[in-house]
This record gives sequence, C-alpha cells and structure tokens, in this order.
Amino acid sequence: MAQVTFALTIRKLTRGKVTRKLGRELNHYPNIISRTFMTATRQESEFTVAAYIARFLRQQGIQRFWGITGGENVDLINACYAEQIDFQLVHHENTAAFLAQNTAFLTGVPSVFLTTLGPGATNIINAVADAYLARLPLIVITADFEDPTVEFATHQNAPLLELLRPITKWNVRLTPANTADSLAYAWAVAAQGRPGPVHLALPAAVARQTIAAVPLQASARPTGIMDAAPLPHTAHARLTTCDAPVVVLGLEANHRLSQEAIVALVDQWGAPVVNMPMSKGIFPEDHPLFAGIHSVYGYAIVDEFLAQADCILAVGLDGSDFIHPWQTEATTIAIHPHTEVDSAFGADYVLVGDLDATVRRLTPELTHQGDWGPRAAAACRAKIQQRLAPKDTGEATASLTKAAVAPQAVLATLRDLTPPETIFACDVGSHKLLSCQMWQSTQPQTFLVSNGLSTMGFGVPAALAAKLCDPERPVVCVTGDGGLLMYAGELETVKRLAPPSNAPFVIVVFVDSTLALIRTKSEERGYAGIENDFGHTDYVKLAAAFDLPAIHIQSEDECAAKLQEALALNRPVLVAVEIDVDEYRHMGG
Ligand SMILES: Cc1ncc(C[n+]2csc(CCOP(=O)(O)OP(=O)(O)O)c2C)c(N)n1
Ligand SMILES: [Mg+2]
Repeated sequence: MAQVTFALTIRKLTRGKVTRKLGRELNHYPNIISRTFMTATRQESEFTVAAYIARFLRQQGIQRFWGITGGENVDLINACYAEQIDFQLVHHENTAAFLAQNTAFLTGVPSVFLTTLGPGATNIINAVADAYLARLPLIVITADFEDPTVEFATHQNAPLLELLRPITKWNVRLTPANTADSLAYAWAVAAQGRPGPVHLALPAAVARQTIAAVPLQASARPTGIMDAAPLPHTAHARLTTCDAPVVVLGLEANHRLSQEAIVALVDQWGAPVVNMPMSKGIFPEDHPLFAGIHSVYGYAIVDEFLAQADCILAVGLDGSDFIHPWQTEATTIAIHPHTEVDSAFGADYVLVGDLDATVRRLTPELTHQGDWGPRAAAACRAKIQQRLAPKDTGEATASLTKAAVAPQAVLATLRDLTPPETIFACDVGSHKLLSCQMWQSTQPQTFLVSNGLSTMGFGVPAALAAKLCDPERPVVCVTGDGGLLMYAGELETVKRLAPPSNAPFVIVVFVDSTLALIRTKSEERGYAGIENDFGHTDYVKLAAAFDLPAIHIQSEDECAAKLQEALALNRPVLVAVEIDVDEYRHMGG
C-alpha cells in the first residue's frame, strides 16, 4: 500500500465566501495550517464511504454521536458501530444537535450529529443556527440525494445545501472522490478561526460506494499557537492612563483564556469585570471585582455601570454576546482570537492574537487604578441584587392563581445546595434571564446557555450532554414549562441515556403555565390580551409516563428540603416548582 502525502492547498479548496474568509485566517495562522493539513497521510485501500467516514470520526476521538435514523443514514450508523462509536437516538433532530453542540462547548473540540434527508434535515435549522451564533464547532451530517437525482427527485427532496449554507461555515455534498479531502477540510474549518458548524450531505447511494484511501490522521484541535498580539503605543497609553477601566469577557474566551491569567490581569489593574452569558465562570463571580452579567435581567444597571468606564478591555467579545448593541463612549480595546470581528461590536483597537498569551503579556504593563474597581463592582452588584430581590406583592395576576415560590428563591436554594463544579444548564425565557444574573458561576464551562439565537429546547439536552461528558459532575437544569413541553419527549431520552452516576441530575421546571417572558413583554406594550398562557400540566404524571421520579414544590417552605431530596437521588429527576410569575416584572430595567 503506497503512502501518499496529504498536502491540501488552499487554492485547490477555493469555494466561495467561506473559503475566502478561511484563506484570510490561514494566511494569518501559518502555523495552524501546517499542523492541521500537512501532518495527515493516507494509504490506498478499499473502504465504503460510510466506513471511511466512521474510521475518520474514530480517529478524531469521536466516541458517540446523536440523531434520528432514516432509510438513508443507516449505512453510516452501522459503519460507526463497527468502529465502536456509539449512536444515540433522540426524539427531535434539534436535540441531537444541542447534545453535540454542548459537548463541543464542554470539550472544546468538534462534535457530530446526524439526520436523514428531507424532514429530518429541515428539522435542524434552530440548533445549527444556534451553534453558528455560539461559535461552536459542529459536524452536521445529513443524508441527501446524490447527483444528478437531486435535480429531479420530489419526494422528501429539500435543497439542503442551500438551506444550511447561511448558518454553516462550509458545506458540501459528498462523493467517493471528494470524501477524504472534504472530511479533513470540514474538521479544520469547524474548529479553526471563528469556530462553527459545517455540513456534510451524504447521499445513501454514495455511503455504499467504495473509496480508495484509508482515513487521515488529521486533527483540528484548536492549537492556541498564535502569538500574543502586539500592542500599539496609543492603546498602551490609554490602558495605563485611564481612571475607570473595565474588563468585559465574551464567549470567545471559552477554552482560550485561563482563569488564572485573567484573574492576574484584573488584580493587577484593579478593574471590575462584566461577564457575558456565555463567558460565565471564566472570571469567578465570587471575586470582589466581579460587577455583573450583561444582556440579561438587570441589564440597565450593567449598562449604567459600563457608562462610567473610560477604558474597556474586551477579551474574546463577540457580536452575538449582546442582546442590545454595544453602546459605550469609553475607549474600547479588544483582544480577539481571529480576524472576524462583527460590526455589532465596535472597538477602537482590535488586537488579534492568542487570548491567554496577550492577557499575560499585558498584565505587567498595567498599573493599579486605586479603589475604583472594588467600589464600582460592589455598587453594581448591590443594585442588581436589589433589582432582583423578591417583591412578594401577594397580588395575583388577572388570569393566574397566585403561585407560591419566587423563582429567585429556587435559584438561591439550588446554588446553596450544590458545589461550585456543578454544571448549570438553562433553557430560554424569563428563567434564563434571571438564572444568568443570579447563578454564581466560579469555574469555566459550568454554565450552559443559548444566547446568540436564544432558542427554546436547549436546556434539557445541554444538561444531558454535561452528564454524558462527565457522569460524576452534579448537573442542574432549569427550564421553563413552555420549553419543556416543546420537547417533552426528550424526557424519555434522558431516562434512557443518562449514565449511572453518584452525582445529582436534577431538571427543575419553572411552572407558571405561561410563556412568561413574552407575557411580561406583551403586558409592557399594553397587549395583556395576547394568548401566552396555557393549561396547567401535571408534571409528576408526565415524569411517571417516562418512568422518571418527580417532585412537586408548591411553597417556599418546602423548597430547600425537596430540592435536597432531588439532589440526593443521583439520577435524573424532574422537579416541578410552582413559580410566582409576577416576580419577573421590573427585573429588566
Ligand atoms: C424555539 C423558540 N420559539 C419561540 C421563542 C420566543 N420565546 C422566547 S422566551 C419564550 C417563552 C418561554 O416560555 P417558558 O419556557 O415557559 O419560560 P418562561 O419565560 O415562562 O420562564 C418564547 C416563546 C424562542 N426563543 N425560541
Ligand atoms: Mg413558563
């Protein structure tokens, strides 16, 4: 078997916009290109395309992937079994993608999910768009029709490449001839530069054809080999002469910035810190210089706080970190790990380089800015705490019965009862905007949230992904009732796939029988009559249908004991807490 060197050139791969962008990045990262593309070798041999892909996935360290079967993807699933890669069935394709996406978030390397063609593939738009905005490396494998059938087929034929192109970094329909190069390239594109999803469309007929090669030993792990960015002297002057510096951390800091490096910089500079929802925990939220979370409940207070700054150091901040556009008069110096910077986020200086190395290089150059930092951070935290404190007006809203438990009390009790390494996953709604601000995260990658797209249905699979990654970590999921009911069938997935563990796995549903976030917004606009409320559901019976234990909490008095009981089970349990929806009012401003 002849060994042939696998040396792709960028010119060979020039395919439109995404490749142009990648080309720019690769020019910028000559070391990465040589590591990723040049180390691969291949030998001539006969594999089916499906077997080739399975072997390739195995070589990238993939141990499991998720999806829903279809007549057109069973060859690949079977080939993966032969490579000891576990296929895990879910009930909605978005769930498969959320599982993969959160695995990528927790591990920092690409993760895989699979669908059939047609409706299986059109079902995944939400989760793929979410991964795109969360900048997470995801390998999306759909089935498809092959050329030229794709031009004429009508049954279950949807234009998958076109549908997924705007929400993926790159996509391609596989053939025996392009599979080897496409896989290696897809892996690199997903992980390098600004990470994101890539889409491989695998026609069933192609999966069964043969390919004359053995899979490559390419690896696209983010290498972090960029140097520290140089600092223009004008930016240096600003950093050292300002009076009110602030550090803002964004989602790109995940896996690229160590907690130790950013804490050292912040201590040296005396600058207060704002975390974004997806960077929670990178800077510990029990530090005296922690000010608050941007773009969630209490946002007006955090905006006011940022308005006092005269210099902002934005580390790994991304446009999709914000709900509202960035508005600041302060000189903003961004440290960014790649050249793709959104217009949503304007900076006076953008230093492109390795985040950790740049932060470490800057640290000794900064001088301490007196007591501004601890004072300003404490004042901001105090205002947020006051804004979010339970109001307990005792009044029932027009259509809802006065419920017993303030959502803040549930979160505070849960936090008290769980250790710092607990992974917290939330869904989307009022409970998310509160959880992001209230849940104290002190360790990186311990808070799972959909922020860029903010899609419902994210929370439960995120929690399951955390359990699958590390069964012995405590995991807590907080979801709205609207979000839980949207994907209620996934409770069966949780029951079936949750690994045995000696640590808690608690799913808490905030029962308010309404889409609380939209209800509050509708009321604020004077549209109280809009239908946001739905029927009260018996979650204990729902859990029983899936053979899951369940606990019902109706009053604050029983909250601590019952949550403790749920945590002590060390297996998946559904806790339904009757929430006082009125508490969410006035949290925003
Ligand atoms: C898939 C999806 N559909 C619609 C929305 C719009 N939306 C945002 S929050 C929300 C309400 C969520 O209700 P629930 O899950 O009960 O959480 P709560 O706000 O009550 O805490 C809706 C409908 C969305 N973000 N995602
Ligand atoms: Mg609700």
